[in-house]
Amino acid sequence: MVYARMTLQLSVVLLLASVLLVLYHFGFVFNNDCINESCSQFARCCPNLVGNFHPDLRVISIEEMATRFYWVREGGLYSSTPSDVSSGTTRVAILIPFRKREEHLQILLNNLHPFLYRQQLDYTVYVVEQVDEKPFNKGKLYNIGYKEAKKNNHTCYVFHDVDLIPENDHNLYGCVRSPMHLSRAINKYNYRLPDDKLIGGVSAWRTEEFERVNGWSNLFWFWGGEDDDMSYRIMANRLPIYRFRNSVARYLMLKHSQSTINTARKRILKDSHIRYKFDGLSSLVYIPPDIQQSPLYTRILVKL
Ligand SMILES: [Mn+2]
Repeated sequence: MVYARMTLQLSVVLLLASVLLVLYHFGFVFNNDCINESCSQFARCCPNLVGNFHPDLRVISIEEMATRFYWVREGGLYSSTPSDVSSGTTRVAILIPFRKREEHLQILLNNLHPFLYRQQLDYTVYVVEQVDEKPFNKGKLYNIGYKEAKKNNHTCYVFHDVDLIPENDHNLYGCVRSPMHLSRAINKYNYRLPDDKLIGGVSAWRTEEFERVNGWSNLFWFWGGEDDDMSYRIMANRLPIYRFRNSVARYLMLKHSQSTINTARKRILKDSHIRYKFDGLSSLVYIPPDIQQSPLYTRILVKL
């Protein structure tokens, strides 16, 4: 009798556990979703938000965009409030690492400026361009972009791949939480997150957490690895990764040919959890970059 009751209790526990497991798998619990948190409140304050939209994939000239985006000031900035650092508003820096992807950049800017304007954020778009012939180093470009943008007292930093176009403007680029993985659902992966650890693509960080993980690694040349390294930095510091829900954190990935893959990346990734302490912002040495004010963005020209 006692044995039968115990079996019953055990199966109830098992049943509950499996239900939770299924829910967890589909991202309903424990997934640090900011469900409804900013989105609905935000929708009230910003009546111009539209939710889902079809990105405009035409390549529009910078001149035409500059005329159309009347709110954007020289250097690619917009301020909804009188620019006063002490006012406590979130000041967002969008950092886009770049080299020879002119069309992608134009498509992104054409969608991003109206998107950010609808969110009524104080923002500046920075394009961090690698202008030497060395292999591409996204992590280092991000670190340099961060250090340069920080001089303008931003409070939130969005690290943004040039080929990811947002599809829903409830996906707030304002560091509601940090670190926040914004590109959770990408068309290329059938709008599903392939792995809970992922932070690559588009992510938003406040200064405190970003400096705690010592920024990005400077050691990943060519394509790949720097984002996995960041996942390990986050884990080593026991930070959660926050995300909006699947239906909101949606992106379209622009097509391009595969860049040269970093074949050493798996080897370098082995000691990420220790190496992060001395490889990153703390070890960053760089030639002071040339900084230019374009109509739609601030251009940071980097030689590595
Ligand atoms: Mn890509």
